[in-house]
Amino acid sequence: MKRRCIVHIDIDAFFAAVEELLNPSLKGKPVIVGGLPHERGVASTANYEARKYGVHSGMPLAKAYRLCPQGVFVRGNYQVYSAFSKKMFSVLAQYTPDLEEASLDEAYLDLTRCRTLYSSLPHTVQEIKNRVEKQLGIRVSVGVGPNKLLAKLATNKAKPGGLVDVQPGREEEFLKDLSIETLPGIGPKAQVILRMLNIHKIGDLWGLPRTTLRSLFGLNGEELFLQSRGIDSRPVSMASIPKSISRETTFPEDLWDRRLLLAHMAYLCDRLALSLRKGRLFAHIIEVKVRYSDFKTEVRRRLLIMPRQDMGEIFKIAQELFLQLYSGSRLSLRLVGVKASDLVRTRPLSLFEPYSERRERLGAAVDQVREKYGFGSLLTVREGMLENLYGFEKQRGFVLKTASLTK
Ligand code: TTP
Ligand code: MG
Repeated sequence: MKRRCIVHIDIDAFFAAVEELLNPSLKGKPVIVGGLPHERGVASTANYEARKYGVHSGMPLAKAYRLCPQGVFVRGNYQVYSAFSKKMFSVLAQYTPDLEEASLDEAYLDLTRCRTLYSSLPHTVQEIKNRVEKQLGIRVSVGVGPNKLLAKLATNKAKPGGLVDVQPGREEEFLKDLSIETLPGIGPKAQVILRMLNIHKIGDLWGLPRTTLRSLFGLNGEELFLQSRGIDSRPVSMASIPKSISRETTFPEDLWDRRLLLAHMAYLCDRLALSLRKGRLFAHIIEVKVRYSDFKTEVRRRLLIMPRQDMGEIFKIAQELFLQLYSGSRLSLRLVGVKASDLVRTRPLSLFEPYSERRERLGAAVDQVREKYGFGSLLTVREGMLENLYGFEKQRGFVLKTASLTK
């Protein structure tokens, strides 16, 4: 297969950089965006000066203030940031139609189809970086590689302000000494387990057989196996695909019974999988959301190198995420939800996992029956959890709240 040329671009300390640009007196000072020190809430971001004091995104403002009392705290203005974001994407769109808005300040460009237009790809990538920086007045980091995973890891290495190109044949050398937590598939729990096994760098992971990874981490182990070898076939996806599809329920009364909550998660996953099948979509990210009785909301997500559509697979992941979020808490839940994002139209062929035509046919048959007789006419029963759910739902008058498609 032809080597792809994927470019990843990410603005450095985005919100803080915009604040510095708008107010040059902030230059050189630690800047924390998200709110004032006495306010509730967390820092959206901190510039690199503030990061030296240990301040980072998601940190409560009070703690950020304790670590860095001399910092300049600003509330921030999302509309201004959004305008900067639009400007960046309009510059990038001039280079290729294969452009993906990964987040407000982050883009993937696939230059493979356009490569004949450009006499020198390295030169073009440098030009893209320079033009974005000139047009926006803020610094960006850029990574280049044969796929999205390597391009993004290259950007992380390039931060702040650099450009790293993972050359053909140099992939292993590039990955070998990177710390394991740089891989999107490694969460804090996996990190602890791997460190106990004396695995600290990506190269150390290569010694673990795929079966071992699978028995340690389940489906996620498969992802890790691929990620650690820099294998990633996710396409740079175009705009016409929805950004995410989610299903969530607010219960009429808060619930704490995990069996019941999981049964409900299974139901939501079933509905979500139906929408994915209808849209011929596969999800690279599965996210679970819980909202406690005190309105505190938590989400946990997993990135999947092999995108999923199947209800059983999605539920397995959602269940793991849910149990990580809701274990041993005495608070009850008022809402649970599941979201699929980073959606793609085609399932890339896997080297390791035979494509299950049977499963796909089963899905299609289930959909046909449901179309004719209603969703509740066929139930997907998992480990004895679902049997009573629909009856329970009717009894308590549960309302399924959303069927949201966000663009
Ligand atoms: P990031 O690209 O993750 O962070 P960053 O641009 O501030 O810093 P860098 O890329 O150099 O590491 O996120 C982009 C913006 O998104 C960030 O400036 C603020 C916002 N953001 C939040 O609002 N909440 C968050 O939890 C994160 C991570 C980012
Ligand atoms: Mg950024």
